[in-house]
Amino acid sequence: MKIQVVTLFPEMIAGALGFGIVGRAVERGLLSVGTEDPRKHTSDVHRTVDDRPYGGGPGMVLKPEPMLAAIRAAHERLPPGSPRIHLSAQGEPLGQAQARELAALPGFLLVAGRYEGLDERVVELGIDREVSIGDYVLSGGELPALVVIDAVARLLPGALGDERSNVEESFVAGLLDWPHYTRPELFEGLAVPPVLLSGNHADIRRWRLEQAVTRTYARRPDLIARGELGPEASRLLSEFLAARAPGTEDRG
Ligand code: 9D3
Repeated sequence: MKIQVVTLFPEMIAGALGFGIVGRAVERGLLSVGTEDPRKHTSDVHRTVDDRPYGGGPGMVLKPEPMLAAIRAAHERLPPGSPRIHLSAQGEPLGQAQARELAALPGFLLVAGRYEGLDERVVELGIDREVSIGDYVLSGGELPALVVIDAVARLLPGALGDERSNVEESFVAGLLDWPHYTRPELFEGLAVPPVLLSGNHADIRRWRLEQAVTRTYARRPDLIARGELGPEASRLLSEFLAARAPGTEDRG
């Protein structure tokens, strides 16, 4: 997988990629990440990359010439068919489905904006899709680019130490995680749930799935509404709902 990032702050990208799962994916040659600084594509003495918005108002807009030149230069280093993705608060929300889609590609280009963002003609000429990482205001596209890279890198075959982690993930697909505990058995007066000490792996598995289902129901009902629960999780949710409010469970 080859990723290029167009950014005015290349050190922000390079400096964040040396750690953990992403760092290992890079070390193992599963992933390479390069950057292109639009400032290299300026010709004036001040290396100007921004200018005032037509129509007036606060903030600055990224000048189109250096941005499009940087996009083209970085895109040429990628395999044919690599999409050019603009990180933008106006984009399609990033979810696990989008991460999976990107992880299946041979490469892609990420364009991180600053200030008020790109000149719209650069979007028209040099961008294939726009992706947002959520409904909050950030100062630029670099952290979103790193979020995309992290979500994609851990999906690359061989990126996770043990493949068990992905089996585990399908067990809880679409659910929040269950609670985790390690030693000591009693910590500041709080005990580990006895089932986890029982050695009964079927009971442990059922308890974890039940915890995941009930937490998801309480904290993220929107995830359950998406209808992506597996058969075992669906049954546990029905049992849980029946136990809280007998006679109100759905039929069929
Ligand atoms: C007129 C208001 N502008 C600033 C308050 C709008 C604005 C411009 C630039 C808001 C954010 C940004 C920078 N954000 C990103 O580049 C960005 C982003 C985000 O802010 N939230 C979620 N996902 C993303 S992806 C890129």
